[in-house]
Amino acid sequence: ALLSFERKYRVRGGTLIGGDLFDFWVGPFYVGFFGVTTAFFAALGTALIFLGASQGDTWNPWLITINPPALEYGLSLAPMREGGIWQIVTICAVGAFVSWALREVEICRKLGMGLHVPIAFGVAIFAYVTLVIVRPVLLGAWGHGFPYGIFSHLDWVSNVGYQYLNFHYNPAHMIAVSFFFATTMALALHGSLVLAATNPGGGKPVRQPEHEDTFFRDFIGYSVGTLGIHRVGLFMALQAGIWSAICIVISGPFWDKGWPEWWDGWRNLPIWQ
Ligand code: BCL
Ligand code: UQ2
Repeated sequence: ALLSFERKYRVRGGTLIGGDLFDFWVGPFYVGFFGVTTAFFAALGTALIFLGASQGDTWNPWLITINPPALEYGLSLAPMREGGIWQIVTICAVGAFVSWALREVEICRKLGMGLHVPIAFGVAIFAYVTLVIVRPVLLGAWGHGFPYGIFSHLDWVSNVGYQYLNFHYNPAHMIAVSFFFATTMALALHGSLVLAATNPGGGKPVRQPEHEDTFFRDFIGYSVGTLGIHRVGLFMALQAGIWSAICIVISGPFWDKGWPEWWDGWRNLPIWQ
């Protein structure tokens, strides 16, 4: 059923492409031009993954893999059975992700909201594009992209990691990992604080934001505030994705030795002698 506020906010316009043509809803979902393109790319990409799987030697879901072309193909188009499927699946994936982001933009425009959600999703897309397009192009071969499969992508991460001896010594990887951990801590703080305020115990009235501020002022002398915590959270989450993209794009194109070695110069600066 249509919720009362849905009726109120189901307004015409705000589309980027297509005018009124795709400006309608199917059940609870807004369609739009980019809803159609998302469905198209997702369906084609999924069908190609099944085609690729049918040419492989297993239907074991853990082991099915769609591999990129061999390094010998460089940056050219490969035959379908030798990585061409991976190339088209990659185009479909980027097409679907970007369509999904633009559909978010249309919904934001309809509702007169900021574009924070599509921009945030854009950072995730940027990390994916860095893995399968930017870094392979910088290294000169699509074969540097990661394979689409459960164990095959784990093997890729492991192999690429050990290629640089110990990936934990990659400074950008350190920063990315620290942001991932800090983000989960911030969300745990925020989630527990809000639930603590709204669940004071049987019969007692729900607590207010002042209580939340006071808890942190008593505790650490500072409250970042109810709006501020969302700014901090979004910032840290986006940094996690941005530094992830940086840590992999510098591995190969800008540093091809072991990552532990990168620190030698810093450790041996004359000022420490
Ligand atoms: Mg490491 C990368 C953490 C150990 C080698 N590593 C990463 C980063 C992250 C991380 C910082 C992956 C996140 C990311 O890219 O997000 N590594 C991490 C941690 C440890 C660790 C915490 C640990 O030991 C505690 N890493 C190691 C060891 C090495 C190693 C030492 C292996 C031996 N690591 C590597 C390598 C890589 C990483 C190599 C990377 O390439 C990777 C990285 O930085 O990649 C950029 C970004 C998010 C995305 C890419 C997702 C994009 C999502 C898209 C846009 C949308 C998807 C939609 C979806 C399909 C829809 C589904 C619909 C369903 C129906 C619901
Ligand atoms: C806060 C606040 C919230 C919160 C949280 C804090 C009332 C409901 C979690 C506390 C957050 C701080 C001090 C910043 C943490 C920073 C990092 C880098 C982890 O003050 O306002 O609103 O949820």
